[in-house]
Amino acid sequence: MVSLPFTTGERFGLLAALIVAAVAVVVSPWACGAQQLACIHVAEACLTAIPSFPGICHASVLLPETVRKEFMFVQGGKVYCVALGGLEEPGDAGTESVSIIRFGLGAEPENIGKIEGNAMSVWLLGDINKDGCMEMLVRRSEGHFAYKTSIVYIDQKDRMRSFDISGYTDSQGSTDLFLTPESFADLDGDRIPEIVATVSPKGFPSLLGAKPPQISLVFELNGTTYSPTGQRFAEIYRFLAAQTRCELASYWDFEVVEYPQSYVRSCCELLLYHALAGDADVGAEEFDKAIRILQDAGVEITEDDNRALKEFGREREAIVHEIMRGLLTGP
Ligand SMILES: [Ca+2]
Ligand SMILES: [Ca+2]
Repeated sequence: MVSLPFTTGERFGLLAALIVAAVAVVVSPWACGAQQLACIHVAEACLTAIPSFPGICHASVLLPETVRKEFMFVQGGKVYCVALGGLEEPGDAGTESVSIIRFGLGAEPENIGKIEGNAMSVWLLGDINKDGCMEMLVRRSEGHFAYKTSIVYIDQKDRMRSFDISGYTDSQGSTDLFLTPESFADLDGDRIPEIVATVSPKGFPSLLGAKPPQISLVFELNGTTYSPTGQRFAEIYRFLAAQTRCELASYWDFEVVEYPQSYVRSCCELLLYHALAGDADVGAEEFDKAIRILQDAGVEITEDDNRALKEFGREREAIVHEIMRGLLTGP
């Protein structure tokens, strides 16, 4: 009799290990297959039906005929597809739509919401306020270069929610900000992005025919709205003031003479950045210094320009205060 070089206990152990290995060999291809199927299914669910697995999903989704953009995201264990495309029959609300479709195992894809408009764009921002719901940025044209920008999300009960980022009137009379995903940046490291948007403050007097200043304003998330903010981000505004100061310092004399409007516009921006940082006095001082360089460079200043500059010098405190009030509270 040939005896195996194992004790009884070891033999049982070996047998158990063999059984586990055999089960694993049998089960793993099935498990991998199911997983792969789920992945493939999720990836293709928008485009094709999988009729041989009707229990999972057997219907194709009715997307607009011309899908320009689509992306998916997972939230609360459910898969959502967002599609932007042209409407087959343009309606009053516009010619395009952003549709949000929910997928679930064993359930028909369901249209959760739809936003219609013209010249639309949509981007996934991620969960910006860390409440478990993914935010998207939806922009649509309101005509005449005006855009309406909204943050859209699906809440825990699968309802589409949206809030507009508005309350703003720029020099073109648009009531909304033109935003892209790049406008969102976490400036204070709390993992909630702020918005840095370019705005043209109302009420700046026209000096030497310069265009109204355009500044970067920080908006912070405040509950469910983004509101413009001042001194909390003073360091950002000081940084922007420093950048503007460098820009002014880079002008050669002949450039100051040749492009006085751009130069004056930057002087106004410098003043406003300081004011936003809470250093209006420093701003006024630097503004005067920069304007003196303009005069020393020999820029021809008409009587009207001179009057406007003097008047601005006298009323500056009140004017800047009023502009800040408008900037930080909206119209
Ligand atoms: Ca969220
Ligand atoms: Ca932040």
